[in-house]
Amino acid sequence: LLDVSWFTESMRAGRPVEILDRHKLQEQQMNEVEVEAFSTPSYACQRRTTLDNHNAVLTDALSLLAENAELSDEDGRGVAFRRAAAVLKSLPEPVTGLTQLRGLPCLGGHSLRVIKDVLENGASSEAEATKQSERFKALKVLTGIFGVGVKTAERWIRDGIVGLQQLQLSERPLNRAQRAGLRHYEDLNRPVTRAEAAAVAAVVEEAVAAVLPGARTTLIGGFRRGKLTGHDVDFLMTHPEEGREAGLMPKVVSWLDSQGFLLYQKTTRNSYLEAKDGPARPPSNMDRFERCYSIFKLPEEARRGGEEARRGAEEAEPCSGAAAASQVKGEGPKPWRAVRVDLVVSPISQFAFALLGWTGSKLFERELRRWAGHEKAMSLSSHALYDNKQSRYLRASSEEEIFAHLGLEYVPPSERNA
Ligand code: DCT
Ligand code: MG
Repeated sequence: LLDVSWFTESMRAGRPVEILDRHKLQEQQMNEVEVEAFSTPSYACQRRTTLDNHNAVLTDALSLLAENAELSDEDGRGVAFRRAAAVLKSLPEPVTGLTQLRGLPCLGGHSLRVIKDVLENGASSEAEATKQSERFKALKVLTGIFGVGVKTAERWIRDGIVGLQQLQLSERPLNRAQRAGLRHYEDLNRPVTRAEAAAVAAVVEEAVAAVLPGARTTLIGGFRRGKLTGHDVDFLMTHPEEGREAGLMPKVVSWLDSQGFLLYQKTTRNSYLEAKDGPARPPSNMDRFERCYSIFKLPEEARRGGEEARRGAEEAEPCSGAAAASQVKGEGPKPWRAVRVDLVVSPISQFAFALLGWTGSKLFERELRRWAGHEKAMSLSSHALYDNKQSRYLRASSEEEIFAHLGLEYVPPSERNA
């Protein structure tokens, strides 16, 4: 059926009307075909999301609003904006008009208003206003201190502390993490490069080889997904013989400390993910899962080594841990930078789950768990996969097997950048 509302409207407005010009109609239809609507599956773990984002202006605005929601204790809204941004990140081309978004999942009214604003005006007025707001700026600065969460930042803001100098002058009691965070504020808010990550990796590998020959170290987090920079460097350690990894963390930490590589460290038995993932917790080997939050002192020489190694520059060798350590004691104006490093140890039986769980992105992980629970009646954690229907754990020794258990097509790390 033909839509003739344009015809009756034109008649009423007294405009000249070309009555059902067949040629014109065809042209209209062809234009519509040109701006074809996108389509994509609704879970981020069903999609392939590379770092090649064709809609950065849109996703930056949505991510900023997500961040603001998270900093305001509105996690639901935060996730909604993150999901919307992730859908746009997965599109093969830039969005040029709202009609292309018809039928796409995860785009709620609020996100669509933001997208419309950006498409029409080049920027989102809400995102811009948020960026300028004193509260957002203060929350960013204060939570930018390692060891300071949203709750603490809010308490300080209520007391009129909105910046670093005020915090220092206020003489608030700070815990050990926060003191280290404040001391290394500038370094820790400067993105870590791939070269620096490579230099840290060389040091961690040396530490692991020194304390437990045969143990394996794997780069996880954003750098495993191919990101060029990160806010930290994440590593997963294991040993091919089950049980041999026990006690690895304290040994690695004390080696690193003795070589002068640690500005701060705190080892915990109950990590974030363990605490959360109740149903999938394998009760017996849980206590072996350890995490160390640390701040590395990365010598200048090691950083250059990492960079040159990466570029494949002539005669450049990545600095060995020992050489880097001696450099720590060197003189001159701060010949090192502070880098946040997270270390995780997993028994080999859980390695694939730990690898999948710690590679990210955060949204990809959240979506994997949502998929498992909602679509497959399974519980996925960084330790195990539990099938609620069969009432048993499903074993896996590779990420590919876990995707297969979940009935998902395998997505390599570089395509998990949702
Ligand atoms: N992770 C998660 N949920 C969280 C925190 C972390 O699933 N709430 C997982 C996914 C990523 C991995 O742990 C490492 O965390 P981050 O270092 O915070 O993330 P990243 O992707 O490495 O980001 P960045 O490049 O900023 O370090
Ligand atoms: Mg990281």
